[in-house]
Amino acid sequence: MEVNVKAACRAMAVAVLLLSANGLGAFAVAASEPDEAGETTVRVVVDGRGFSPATVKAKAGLVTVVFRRTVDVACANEVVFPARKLRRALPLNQDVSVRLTVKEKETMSFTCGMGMLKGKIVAVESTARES
Ligand SMILES: [Cu+2]
Repeated sequence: MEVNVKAACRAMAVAVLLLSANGLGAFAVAASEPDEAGETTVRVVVDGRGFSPATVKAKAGLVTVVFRRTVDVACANEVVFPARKLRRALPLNQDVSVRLTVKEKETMSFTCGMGMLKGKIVAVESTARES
């Protein structure tokens, strides 16, 4: 079982790389504006292309990432934030919110349970504006 999950994970990571090479998927970037309370909420879908968007830009402070896995692949059934020692299960087609604080200019990585699919939150300065 463990071996099958690893193989699935690897196959998916390779597929994501191939899609990236074609200029599709994994390199999409999303920027979100914080609400009145200064908190940013972003949605990340976990599908056959990996995390989408793979890069989330948010203002430093409280960030809630709402993950939703839409593909039935064991590889993608967990999300891990190594820097926060945080691991969450991602049940199929359910929203899973992860709320954390990101410091200014911090880049916080997140991965699938085996560290093959990758994404990140890039904290921009609190005064920075996306054009
Ligand atoms: Cu994986």
